[in-house]
Amino acid sequence: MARFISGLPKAEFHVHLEGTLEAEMKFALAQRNGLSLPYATVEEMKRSYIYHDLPSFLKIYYDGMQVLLTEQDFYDLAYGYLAKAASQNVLYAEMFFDPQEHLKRGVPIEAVIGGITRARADAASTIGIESQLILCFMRDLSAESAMDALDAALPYKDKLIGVGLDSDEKGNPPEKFADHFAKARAAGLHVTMHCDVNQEDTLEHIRTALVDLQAERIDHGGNIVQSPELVALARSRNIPFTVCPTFSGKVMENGQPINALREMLDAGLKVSVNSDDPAYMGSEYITEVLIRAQKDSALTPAELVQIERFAFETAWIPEEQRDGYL
Ligand code: ES4
Ligand code: ZN
Repeated sequence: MARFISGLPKAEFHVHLEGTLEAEMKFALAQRNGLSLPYATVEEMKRSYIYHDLPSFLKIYYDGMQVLLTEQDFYDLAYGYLAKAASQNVLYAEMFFDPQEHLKRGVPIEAVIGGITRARADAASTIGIESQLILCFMRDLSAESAMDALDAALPYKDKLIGVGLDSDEKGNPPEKFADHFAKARAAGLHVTMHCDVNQEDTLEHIRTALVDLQAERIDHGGNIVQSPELVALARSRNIPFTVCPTFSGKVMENGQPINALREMLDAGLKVSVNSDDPAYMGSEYITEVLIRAQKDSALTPAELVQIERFAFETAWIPEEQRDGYL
């Protein structure tokens, strides 16, 4: 089964580029940029990656990305992820990035988008992996900050395929960014949103995303299985869900974990399986995540093929290119 999964042509739709910043690269970039890190070794740094919920995870994740300063840093980050993904037979990836955190440190948006775009082009021509880029609004920062990032990025909109919504969900419902999504859509960008599992008001957030904000995709969204009405809506709209079993596989119901991936598949929802922030999740990239998911959710080979076939079908690329993968 592991060999079958390794060889399966794959697509990835939920990976935060800053979450692919491996400890080894963090040390190399810190050295290149003359920064010091609070850890003596790669091993010590990796041992510090201990978190128990979304806020404690995000603290480590935002601390980690402070070493990213130059266009070359963003190139190296993105190329590193794409090379790793390609080595696992990922043929196509849509990748998130969090510009607000970089703008806060004074990194120009051209360095961020420019470096990533150059890496995408090189990875496509040298190792044959195609990719697209999704700008995420950090929902725990102000609406103004997100609008500033969108306005800074719009001159480079041809380098982006869509916008998303990530970071700490508590108290930050999707409607906080209604204007941003409308503006992005008017600029021709696609729209997706994190509705992470087990968050306060999570079903309300899924409803708002689908009904009021016309999200085309939901990232995570595992709690939807607790609402037959929302399941029916998502099915009728053929909404894809990007599930990341490493971080958010365990939807809790009455204090008991339920297997969200299995329940979503059985409910007839369109799910893909993704790695989220592999550098902070035991360096489990998509193959390792799928191997684990196969065991945890008893995925059959036919279901694995179905998951990847559907993943390619939902790629935000022109139909001719999509058909080439199917
Ligand atoms: C994230 Cl909400 C969330 N989950 C996982 N990784 C993230 N990176 C930024 N926001
Ligand atoms: Zn995520």
